[in-house]
Amino acid sequence: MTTNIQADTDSAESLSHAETIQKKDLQRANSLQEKSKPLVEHIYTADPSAHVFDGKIYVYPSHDIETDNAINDNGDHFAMEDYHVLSLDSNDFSATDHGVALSIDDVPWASKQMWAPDAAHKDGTYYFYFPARDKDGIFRIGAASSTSPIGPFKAEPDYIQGTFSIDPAVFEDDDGSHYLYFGGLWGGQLQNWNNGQFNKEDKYPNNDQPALPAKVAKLSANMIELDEEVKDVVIIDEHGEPVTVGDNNRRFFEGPWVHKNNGVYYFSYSTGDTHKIAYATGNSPYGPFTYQGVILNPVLGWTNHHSITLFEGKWYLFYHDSSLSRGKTHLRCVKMTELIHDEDGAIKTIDAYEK
Ligand code: FUB
Repeated sequence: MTTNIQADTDSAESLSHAETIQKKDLQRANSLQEKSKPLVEHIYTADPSAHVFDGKIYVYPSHDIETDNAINDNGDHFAMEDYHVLSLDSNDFSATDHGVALSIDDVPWASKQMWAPDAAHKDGTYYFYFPARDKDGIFRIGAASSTSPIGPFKAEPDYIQGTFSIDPAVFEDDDGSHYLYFGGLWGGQLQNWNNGQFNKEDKYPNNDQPALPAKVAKLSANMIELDEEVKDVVIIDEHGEPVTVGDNNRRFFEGPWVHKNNGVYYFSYSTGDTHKIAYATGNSPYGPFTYQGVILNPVLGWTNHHSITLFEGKWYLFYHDSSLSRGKTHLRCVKMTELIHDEDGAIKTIDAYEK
């Protein structure tokens, strides 16, 4: 693939970015002291989207599996085939795995790679949103529904029209409107889209141009269609200028999430090849969002992916790392920790490991 980002490749051995990170991680995994334990250890889980439904925390993760696929920068090693839902005990946050909630065999339009999902609740129905490659190998976002937060979910026959790329995240605003955010670079194919058209060639603007943005659209009242054309989620710097392609410490890469604290919209995301969870703030669900800082420093594993939710007056960060597999980048485990907003609204940066 073509990328204009040169970070962390091991050119001497022609390793992919992912292999280069994994090589280091396999060496350092045993010496890291993790601050939080995996929520479950009997399966590999990743990309945790957490929500409080009916007073209980539910976590909607990806279900990582072993594969012989190459560990490359297209993400072929993320070969997931189904989803499980976890619920957390409200006292000690111990997790229960409710089994398979949706399998690729039950999604008529999908071919492979069930990546980071999310969920929402409206009028007694629970909606599940997930990316997968369609039969042409193009990532799309699907919807499924259930009368229970743990599923099983019944998939719609086709993907949500107008969606593409990966990592759906649904934010419910105070007025009951729901917004679908999505997007991801490299294997997530955001760079392959221009004016609603998919191009096989990766196309990135020059490094001094505005970064490729995440996307957002309001969901229709039925929760399974877009109510409008997708819009760009623009992240701006301290001068009000869009963060640029070359600013890979701050630009959006994948894993969008939105939460609202004291009337402020927080747009948080992974910076991808710089491996951070960063955030930006704004006064509308559409943005623009002004870059503020880092929520979570890099974790063990190439990917960093999170969600943020409020439970009984405290905010929690859900994230993953590769500690359970001792550094295998595609075999991850989901974790949680408290997240603190300072009095001025700034989020305190979290380290997943003891220094
Ligand atoms: O889990 C597969 C992909 O890895 C997700 O969609 C990305 O956000 C990254 O975590």
